[in-house]
Amino acid sequence: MLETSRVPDSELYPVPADFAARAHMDRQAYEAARVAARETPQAFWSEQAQRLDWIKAPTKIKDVSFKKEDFRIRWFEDGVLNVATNCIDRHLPHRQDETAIIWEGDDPADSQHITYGRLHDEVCRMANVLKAHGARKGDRITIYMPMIPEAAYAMLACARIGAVHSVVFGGFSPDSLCGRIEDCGSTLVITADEGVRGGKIVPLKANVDAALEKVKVDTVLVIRRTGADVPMIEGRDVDYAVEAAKAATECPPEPMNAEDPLFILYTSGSTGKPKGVLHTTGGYLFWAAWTHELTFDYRPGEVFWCTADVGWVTGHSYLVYGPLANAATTLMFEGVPNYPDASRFWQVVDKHKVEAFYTAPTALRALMREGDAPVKATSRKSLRVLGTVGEPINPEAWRWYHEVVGDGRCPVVDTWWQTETGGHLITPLPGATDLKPGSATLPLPGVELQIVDAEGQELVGAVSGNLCITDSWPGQMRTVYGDDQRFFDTYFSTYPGRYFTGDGCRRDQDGYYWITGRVDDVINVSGHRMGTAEIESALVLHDDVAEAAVVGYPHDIKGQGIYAYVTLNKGVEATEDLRKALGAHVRREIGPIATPDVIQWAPGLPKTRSGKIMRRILRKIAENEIGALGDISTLADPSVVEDLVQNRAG
Ligand code: 6R9
Repeated sequence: MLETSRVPDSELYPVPADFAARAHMDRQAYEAARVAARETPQAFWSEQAQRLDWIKAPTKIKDVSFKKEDFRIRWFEDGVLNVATNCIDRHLPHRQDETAIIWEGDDPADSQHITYGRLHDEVCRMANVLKAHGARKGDRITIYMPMIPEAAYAMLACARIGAVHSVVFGGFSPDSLCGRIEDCGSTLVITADEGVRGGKIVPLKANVDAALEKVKVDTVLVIRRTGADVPMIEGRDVDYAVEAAKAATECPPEPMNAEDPLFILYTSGSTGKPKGVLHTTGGYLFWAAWTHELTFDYRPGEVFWCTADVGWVTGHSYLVYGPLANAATTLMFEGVPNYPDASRFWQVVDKHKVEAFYTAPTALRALMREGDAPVKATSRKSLRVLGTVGEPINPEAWRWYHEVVGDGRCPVVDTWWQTETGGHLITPLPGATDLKPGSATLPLPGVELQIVDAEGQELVGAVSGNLCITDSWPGQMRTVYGDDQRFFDTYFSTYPGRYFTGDGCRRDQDGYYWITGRVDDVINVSGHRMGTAEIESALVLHDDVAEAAVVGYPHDIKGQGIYAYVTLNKGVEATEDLRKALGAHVRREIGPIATPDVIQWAPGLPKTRSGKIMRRILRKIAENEIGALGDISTLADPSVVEDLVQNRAG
C-alpha cells in the first residue's frame, strides 16, 4: 500500500485545450451524463447501448436490487446479441483490410498485422474446430495460452458459439490450473506447446499434462508456438494446425441473450479458493467498449496498446473485447518490459506508432529505476494518452510517466476498477478531468460511490474509509460461478444494500478519490491480487510446516511484497535450504507470482485467546513499524511478539 496522503491535493494538471476540443466526452458532457445516468437511467442506458449491434434490441434496460430480499442484477435482459459479431463482423464492411491486432513477438524481429478480415476467418475456423469437438452453447472452455493471436481467437471463438471461456494465466501452476478446470467443469482445454517470454520458454503443454493427472477433460487443443516436440496423448490431444487447415472460415454466430454468461475469470479473495467471477454478454461488452472509448478518448485507426496478459481482466476488457468492439487496432505483446533491454516498451511504441498506452505502476517503477536514458533514446511522439491500472500509482511514478514517457504532453489516466467491475469505474477522462498525480479522480457516469466507516455509516465530505458502490452499472459481475450465496456474502453482506469493493479510499475536498489499497486479507503484488489465505494453505501443505501467516508489506517495485511467518514442526531445523525449498514449494503450488519475498521463522504466532491470529501485529512488524504495535495485552502469549520483532527478517 503506498502512502498518498503526502501529496498536495492542490497539484493539478488541467485538461489540455486540444483534448477538450476533440473529446468524446468533455466536462460539460460528463456532468450531464452523470445526472442523466442517475435520474433517467432507463433512457440513458438504452441510448448508450445502441453502440452495440443487437440482433434484438433490449427494451428492458435495468432491473437491480442489492437487498437480500429481492437481490438481482440484470441489464438489457431481453436483448439478443453475439459478442464476436460485435467485435468483428460488423466492422468488415469498412475495415476488412484494416489491422485489428498487431502482434509484437518476444523477439523484436517478430511482428504481424492481422486484419479484421483475417481475424474473422481465424475466429470462425477455431469456432468450427471447437464445434467439431462437441463444444456447444453454455459449455465451459479453459484457455491456457501465451500472448499470441490465437489466445484472442480462442476467446472470440468461444463467444461466437456461445461457449463460456475461462482464461487461466499462463504463469499459474498445474495445481492452480487443475483447480480452475475442475471448478467450472471444463471438458475442453485450449493451450500451446510452449510460451516464450523474455527469451525464456514456458512449458504450457507440460503444465496442462500435469494438471490433467488430477482432472479429466475430453479434448486438449494444442496450438504450435515454438514447434517443440511435446507429448500428445492419443484420443485427447489435438494438433490445432491440422484441424484448422480443414475447417471452414464461416461459422454462424450463436444468438445470445444479454444475460447469458460470456466468461468466467478466477480471482483471489480474502478467504477460500479463488472465485470464478462471472460476466455476461450484453452488460459486460457494453461496459468494456464504452469505457475503452471514453477513458482513452479512442477513435478507430489509432493504435491502442494494453500491456496486460489476457489471463487478467485487463487483458480481457482492454486488449480484446473493448478495443475490438470499437473497431480498434489493438497491440498484443508477447514479451516483457526489459527484454532485450529496458527500452523495449518505447521501441515498440515507435515501431507501431502507438497512440494510447496502458500499463501497470509496477512496470513503471521497475523502468524508472533504469533511469531516463532508455526512454529518451526513443521518440514516442505518436503517444497521446497514457494509462495505468492494477494498484495505486505513487505520485513519483505518475510524474515520471507524465514528464519523461509522455514528454509532459499526454494526460495520464489512472483507472481504478476490479475483475468484478468488468471495466473502469473511477478514472479521469482526457478531455474532461483535471488530473492529480496519485488520484484515480472521479467516477464514471452511472457509478455511485459511497465511503463508509467500519459500521457502514456513510461518511460525507473529505474523509477516509471503505469504498462502497450503491447502485449497479452494466459491467458488474453477476455471480460467483456455481455459488450465488458466496457472491452475495462476499460483496453485499458487509454493508447491506451496497457493493463493498474491499478497498480503502480517501475523498479530498474537491471530491477526488484516492484509493489507498485493500482493507481485506488480499495483497496486491505487482498489480496481481493474491489472497493471503491461499499462500498460507500452500505453505502448510509442506511437510515441515506447522503453521503460517502471510501479510503484505510495502515494496519499492511491486507495490506490496509477500511476507510469510512460518512456524516449523517440532524437531525441524530452520535452515537457509529449507527457506529456499518453501519458496519453491509455493511457486509449484500456485505459481511464481505467489512466491514469498520474505520468510521469517516464527516459533509462535500472535493469537488472541480464542485462537485468532492477530494480523494487525504481523503487518506492523513486516512494515517495520515496531513502535506502532498497539495493544498486545489481549494476546494469549504476548512474549511471541518480542521474538518476532527481534528476529524480523530483512
Ligand atoms: C483491474 C484490476 C483489483 C484491485 C482493486 C484495487 C487495485 C486496481 C487500481 C487499484 C488503485 C488503481 N487497483 N486499479 N488501486 N488505483 N488505479 O486490477 O483488477 O486484478 O481484480 O484487482 O486492484 O485494490 O480492488 P483486479
